Amino acid sequence: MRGEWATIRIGVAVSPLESNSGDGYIVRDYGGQTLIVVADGLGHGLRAFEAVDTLRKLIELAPVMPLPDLLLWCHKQMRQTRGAAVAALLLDRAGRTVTYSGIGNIAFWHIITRVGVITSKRMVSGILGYREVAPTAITFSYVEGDRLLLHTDGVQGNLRAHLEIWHHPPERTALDVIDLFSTGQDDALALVVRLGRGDPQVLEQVCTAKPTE
Ligand SMILES: [Mn+2]
Repeated sequence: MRGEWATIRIGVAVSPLESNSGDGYIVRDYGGQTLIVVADGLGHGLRAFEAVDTLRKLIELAPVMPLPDLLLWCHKQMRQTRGAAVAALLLDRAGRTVTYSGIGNIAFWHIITRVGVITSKRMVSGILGYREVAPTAITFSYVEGDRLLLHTDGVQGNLRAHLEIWHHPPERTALDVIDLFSTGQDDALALVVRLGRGDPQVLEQVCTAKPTE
């Protein structure tokens, strides 16, 4: 399809347990580089929301710096909050690379759609804003059309069991991930990226939480 990879297309589906979601995301574009952050405030409800909201404000005003430095800079200023699990990605369109860094339990997957390979990437343990953290950064290459998935721990299950969802537009895949895998016992957020050449475009959808079985 012509122009298929014209944009970095980002689909987000959020399923909050309460009126304020303790799971959140931030996308910032620097022209050629795109920063994507997903965060899960400890627990859920208002105080979890406040931790992620503090992080959002920090990321929005942060100067450009390497991802581990950015996370440490936020960490120091989040000590009065409950803390959050955080994953940060920096997409470089010219070099076709993804650099990632994270603290705590945010899952990160790279899906090479054309061959159906799904790789999980590990984050360093800890909680941003609490005790000591030691973020590191890892870089890998991508091909346009590959997908990335970030999700919080309100999503659990075998993502490799449903390969068909990776061929959908990212906003649809994000909804599929929530429908198939949200636990219904925590806030849940799935952010899917279809890698491309142009400026990022974000499509967000809020879903109602599943009733707990
Ligand atoms: Mn959670």
